[in-house]
Amino acid sequence: MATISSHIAVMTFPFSSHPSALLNLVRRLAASAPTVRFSFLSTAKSNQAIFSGKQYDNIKPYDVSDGLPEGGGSRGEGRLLVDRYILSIWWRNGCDAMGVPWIALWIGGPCSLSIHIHTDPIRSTVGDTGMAQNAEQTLKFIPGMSKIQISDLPEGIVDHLEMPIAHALHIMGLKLPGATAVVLNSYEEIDLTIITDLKTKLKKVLSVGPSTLTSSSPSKPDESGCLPWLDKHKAASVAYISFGTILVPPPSELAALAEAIEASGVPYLWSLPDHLRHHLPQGFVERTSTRGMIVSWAPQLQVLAHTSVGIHITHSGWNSVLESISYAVPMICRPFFADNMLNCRMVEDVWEIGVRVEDGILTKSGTMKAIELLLFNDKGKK
Ligand code: U2F
Repeated sequence: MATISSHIAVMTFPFSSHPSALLNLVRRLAASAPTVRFSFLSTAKSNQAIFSGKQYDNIKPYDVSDGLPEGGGSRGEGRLLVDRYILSIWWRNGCDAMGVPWIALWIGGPCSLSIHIHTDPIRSTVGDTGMAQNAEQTLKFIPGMSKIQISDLPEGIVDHLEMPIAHALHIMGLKLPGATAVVLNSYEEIDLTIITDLKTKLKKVLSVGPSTLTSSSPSKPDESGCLPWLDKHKAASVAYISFGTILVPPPSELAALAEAIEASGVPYLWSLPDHLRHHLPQGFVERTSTRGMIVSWAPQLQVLAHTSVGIHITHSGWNSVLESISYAVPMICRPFFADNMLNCRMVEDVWEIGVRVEDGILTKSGTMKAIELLLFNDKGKK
């Protein structure tokens, strides 16, 4: 191994697709800088999942506490785990205090980053009256955000301020101008005005995305045979459904979506974890077996790249949106939380490459209307 010339500590937010996105970037940097050592700090659970026995010459994983009591204790799910982790982290003031230069990777879109950079002006505009009174007010005062409404904001910007993550993201927005650079999982042309504005607030903005497309790591194999199944269908005819890596849609909406898919008669490929399948209507799988396929994980990039896929029903996670854009698959968005509502607004009102499902929730009739519009209607096809 080459003599080490310098040392970079890499700290990830150990949830959803964040650790693998950061490791993908670090792998590319490490390959082109073999004399630099990268220490990758994450929770044991996340390190096990993303390194899974793989070794790299100059990247070494280190486990840090997840904030839960030693040996178990009360284990929570989702937001509780995030809160515990945020409350336990020790690095929040570390770099500034030690005078170490630092670079941030933002794996969401420029639009959501802009919200965190402009949190204080947004809060003063809304005042103490809260989200409900101002729901339809737009963020005209932020460059590139004139279509974004207050109701599209992630939790923790003008409401739920008590959440630990709200505080952490607010501090992040205030500290980012001190970063040597901010690396964006995006490309400039998608949001030129927003990125130009970010460049006036941050020292350096580097757009290196879409990261899942530029990643050098091999994607998981197509174990369920999604691609040969897609080969059997007509061009732009299949609905691909996925709600990302962490989200669990309410049972009633899973059932309504299945009813809409069944009644509309479209072929479908659904990435649905095994433990959620019992929420599907009785007999749905059997009745649609000749035109449907349900898998616990799909090779999403290859699926979206396949000519048979005609629409993507999505939670509007940033990677899913970028991947859909990359392969020109129109989206039906059912945004749930965090940046989902912002991404959905951009898809529908700025880029005009998809629709938000009627009333923002999956109902049988609303979903059928959206499918009809995007797959069969001239306006939708356009
Ligand atoms: C969090 O979102 P998620 O990680 O849940 O969703 P995405 O950003 O859309 O990323 C999902 C990735 O998982 C892949 C898919 C995407 O690259 O191709 N995938 C797959 O390959 N096969 C499957 O069956 C299902 C998914 C968060 F919840 C969002 O709000 C944020 O926008 C996002 C980025 O910060 O992180």
